[in-house]
Amino acid sequence: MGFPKNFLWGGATAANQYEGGYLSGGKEPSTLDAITGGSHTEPRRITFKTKDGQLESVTREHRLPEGAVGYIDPDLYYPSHVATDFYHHYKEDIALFAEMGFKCFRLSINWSRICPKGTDEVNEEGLAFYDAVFDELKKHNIEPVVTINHFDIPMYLADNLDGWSNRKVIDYFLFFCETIFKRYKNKVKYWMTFNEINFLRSWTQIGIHDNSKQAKFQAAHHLFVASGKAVQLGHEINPEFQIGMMVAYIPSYPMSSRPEDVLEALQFNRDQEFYIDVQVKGYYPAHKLKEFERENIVIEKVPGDDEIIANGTVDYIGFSYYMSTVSSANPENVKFVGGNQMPAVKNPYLAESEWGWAVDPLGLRISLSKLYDRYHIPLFVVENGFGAVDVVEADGSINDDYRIDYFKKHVAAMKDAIDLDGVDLIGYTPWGCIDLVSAGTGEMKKRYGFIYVDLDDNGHGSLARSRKKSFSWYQEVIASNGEKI
Ligand code: P53
Repeated sequence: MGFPKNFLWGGATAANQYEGGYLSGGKEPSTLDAITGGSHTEPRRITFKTKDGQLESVTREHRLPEGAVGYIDPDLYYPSHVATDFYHHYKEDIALFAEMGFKCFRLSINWSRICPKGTDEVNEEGLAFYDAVFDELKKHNIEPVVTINHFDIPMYLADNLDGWSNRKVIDYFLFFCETIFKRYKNKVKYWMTFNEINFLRSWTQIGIHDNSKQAKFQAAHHLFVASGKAVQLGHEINPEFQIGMMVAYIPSYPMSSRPEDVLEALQFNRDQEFYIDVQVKGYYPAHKLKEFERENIVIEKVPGDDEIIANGTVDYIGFSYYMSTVSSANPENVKFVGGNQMPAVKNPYLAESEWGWAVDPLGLRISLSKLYDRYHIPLFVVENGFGAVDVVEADGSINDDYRIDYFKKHVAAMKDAIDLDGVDLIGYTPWGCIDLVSAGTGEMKKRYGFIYVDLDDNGHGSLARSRKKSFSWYQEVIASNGEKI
């Protein structure tokens, strides 16, 4: 009963939100280095230069004019440039993770640190950085869990090739994969291809200028082919590799028992499951093909693509789980929830975070059970957590009981999914185990960590690390293998 003996307890981060050192050691900019901070009410902006040299900016929901290139304005603050500076603090941070008892640590590799332009030029200093990180983890018996690509793309590929709209980017990505698979062959076992592959935010994430549905799904197809090839290549390089996919899973409940609401929820859910279907079952589901047909969306394929997708299915499903949502067939009920630009209906049975994310531990059990019944492969909760404003008391302590409460209920829900539903769950890596920049809003104020980092929304602060109350709580959870929560 309870969590398996070798359960991977740990924490999760991503390069662009944590690493910093954005031009250090031979790294060149990625798209995310040209995105400003923001807030609840002020969306983050992409800064760029038009074809005629005009400096402009748009939010991530807008398209970039043709020929626009990313531009970093020296007078603006960009949170990714220093982030919470893992680049210079990795030894200290890994020691703190070890103190909590981490069995694993999820990080992403910054593509433009390894291949500065995203092309086939390799930066040895970048490779050496991750060697040092993996060696440090090894010293503490912490297993790295690597996201190959977390929301970023080298800016050169976005500027010159229009990112993932271009098939050539598949080859460049595969070159990047081959480089890191070979280099870290004996240091990394757990990989996942694309973070939250169902969130394809045009330019920042996939480097495309056009934000139409046609462009988005063409790019998604290229990501699927790239992922399928990467899985096959990884297994050839080291058959021991466990390579997963990663999806943001936000289950939706029908607002009522009205069949129209039930259908709405089914459609919302299968739009996310579509990405899992392709990467786990190895083919496009019928409903998506019909949707493309209806909306005149034509996916350009090359002979062999279907086989690559069919033969490159993943070893496990990694997913993020923060909240659930509600679907209603009546558009009047649909509101856009804070900080997250996602259409949602308020659930009267659930409390929300300050950013409007509905707290729903039972939804995690429901998700685990549904995903396991549907796909029958191991599951890994690679993100979960509570974004909140933390207060540092006069004595330096941070009493984040709200966070402990959130985690308690989610750990209990995972235990139920294992014990009562028979789910094969291999690990749990709470998001932002150390404070880092919010992806959605670009804030520091929205914190997730067990470890506090002294930095504010404008980049001021000493970057000093300190333990929150949740630090020792999580330490006990791990020490008792999830029994003492
Ligand atoms: P932030 C929205 C909804 C669910 C997951 O998000 C999301 C997002 C993105 O805004 O992203 C994942 O920082 C993502 C992480 C991100 C984390 O969730 O907006 O994989 O990069 O930081 C939390 O509060």
